[in-house]
Amino acid sequence: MLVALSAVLNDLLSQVEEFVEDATRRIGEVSYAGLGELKSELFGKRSALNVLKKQLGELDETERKAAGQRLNEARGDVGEMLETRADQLEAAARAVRYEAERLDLTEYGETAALGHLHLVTQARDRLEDLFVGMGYEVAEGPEVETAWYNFEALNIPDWHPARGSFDTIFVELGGPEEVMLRSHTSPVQIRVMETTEPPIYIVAPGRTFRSDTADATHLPAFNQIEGLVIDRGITMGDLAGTIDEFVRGFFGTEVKSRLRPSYFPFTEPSAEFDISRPDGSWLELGGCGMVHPNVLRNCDIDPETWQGFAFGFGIDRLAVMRYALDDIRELVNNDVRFLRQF
Ligand code: FA5
Repeated sequence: MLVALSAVLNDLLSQVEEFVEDATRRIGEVSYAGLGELKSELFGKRSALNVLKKQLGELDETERKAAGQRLNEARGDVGEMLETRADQLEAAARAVRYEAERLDLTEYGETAALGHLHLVTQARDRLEDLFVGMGYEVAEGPEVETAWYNFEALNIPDWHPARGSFDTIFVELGGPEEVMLRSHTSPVQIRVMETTEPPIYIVAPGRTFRSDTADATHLPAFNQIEGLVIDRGITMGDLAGTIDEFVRGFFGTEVKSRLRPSYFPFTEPSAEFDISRPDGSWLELGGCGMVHPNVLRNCDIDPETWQGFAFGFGIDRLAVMRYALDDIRELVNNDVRFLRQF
């Protein structure tokens, strides 16, 4: 049986067809940049579709069902068309971007370009050279440490609040909080003092880890260089002179440095060491101080006979200063276009 359609329904259905036709044309013509706007025009609150939907209320129940169904189909079809077109446009835009950012990483032909050492490696090598030139030896220690080396022998017992300030990353080995990724290079001081008779003059560069969130001056995996001197009659003056010498050697005379009183459980007195930025502000580079007598005793060294100083600097921060970078994260983004400049 044929039922005559009401004029309202007829009108509504033809408007749906018009909408589909118009949408099809516009989707065919849209550019990548115009996608978002077209989407909201076709499906947003003020779209023709929404207006039509509101008109459904003027129909009786049977007609409303039929019209609603057609409206949904139209919406689905147009949606699919838009998605397909968006995929195509995105792929095309990506292809253009890839082409523009293309890097030739092949190394063949007569003019094969040699790479160079990473900035942090360059800074570390230079630091080693500087200190070896001053009579130091280079020492190493493991990156995974026990609580004894990372904390206890350094005069930081488990109740000590300073443990909290290291944001340590623990490893699931042994008892709770017994094994960790070293949070500084200071444990190498203990390893050297346990196995070497003084006098001791060492530097120990290496990777260190903390659950720090990466920002312009912090990385969760970074590098420090530890220094340790144990000899007879060593004073804070020797420490200050050594730091001065190192700053001049590493940066030249235009960079200033300063020591600020500070606290570390393993040195007494302790200081923090800053260097001047070109804009006149100061960047904290590391800590230092006279080795605490408890630390010497923990390593069977008699503090009545032997004294010494220690320091620990951030190598990544040294590299940031030396190469005038804005952000320490540039060092780990591994963008060859950036790294090639140095
Ligand atoms: C220490 O780690 C002490 N062990 C230093 C020390 C050694 C003091 C010997 C006395 C005697 P501190 O937590 O301040 O101290 O870190 C030393 C330096 O490491 C900082 O000044 C900074 O240059 C660098 N550093 C610390 N955390 C980060 C990080 N998340 N990213 C990059 N560099 C860091």
